[in-house]
Amino acid sequence: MTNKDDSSQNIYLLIGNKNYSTWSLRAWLCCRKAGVIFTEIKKALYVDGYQEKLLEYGPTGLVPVLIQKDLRIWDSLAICETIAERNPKMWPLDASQRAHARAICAEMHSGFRAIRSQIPMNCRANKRKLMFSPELQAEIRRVEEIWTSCLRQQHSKSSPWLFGEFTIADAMYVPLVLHFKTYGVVMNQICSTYMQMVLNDADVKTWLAAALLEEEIIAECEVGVVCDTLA
Ligand SMILES: N[C@@H](CCC(=O)N[C@@H](CS)C(=O)NCC(=O)O)C(=O)O
Repeated sequence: MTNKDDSSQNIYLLIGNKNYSTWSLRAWLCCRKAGVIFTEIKKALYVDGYQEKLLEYGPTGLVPVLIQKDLRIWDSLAICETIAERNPKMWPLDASQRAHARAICAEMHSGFRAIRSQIPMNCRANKRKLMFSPELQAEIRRVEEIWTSCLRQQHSKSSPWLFGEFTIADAMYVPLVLHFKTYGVVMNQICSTYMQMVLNDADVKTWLAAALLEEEIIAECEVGVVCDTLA
């Protein structure tokens, strides 16, 4: 799936709205960072008939889906794993770091429900304020703990990502930076530096620029009130 590989031809990635679809962003970013050449197929979510359209690409009717010839991979983590098979650097090369990375990816993929539902990703929005529930606060502190423990390791000193070089762990956690940016979530210094680095990343900026141009509104993802005093 790299551009050095003949099988890179005709790879498609089905994604949802760039403004709102976090799982799409995870797979998209992994493909970009691995150098996969792919064609984006973007479908707006929660508009009339969207589920029927998505079901033409994958059995769950969800995004993302990676399509290559007869192969259909319909889950963000499965897409990342498939890409990593041909690009082993998408996981840390050290076995214990790789195990750690896999554990935090699984934790993201199966958890953080309060973050995902109470402060949804909304790339266009800034300075949104709302009351943070105790569950939400606990999840934010857990993310801070995960990022801090990765970033404090020696291996991350040479390069700014969670395990030094960009890995699937970053693909999984980058969307949370965008959640946190919108709602002014305050993190410790080491995590704030990571967040700023993510926001300055060229691929993330490309995604955000496209999100800003979108006009669809998913009402359930428009939460909080605009508060000018938020940083
Ligand atoms: N576990 C799946 C979750 C996919 C998912 O929930 N995608 C959302 C968009 S971010 C979706 O397709 N929503 C449409 C719907 O719920 O009908 C993955 O990791 O890819």
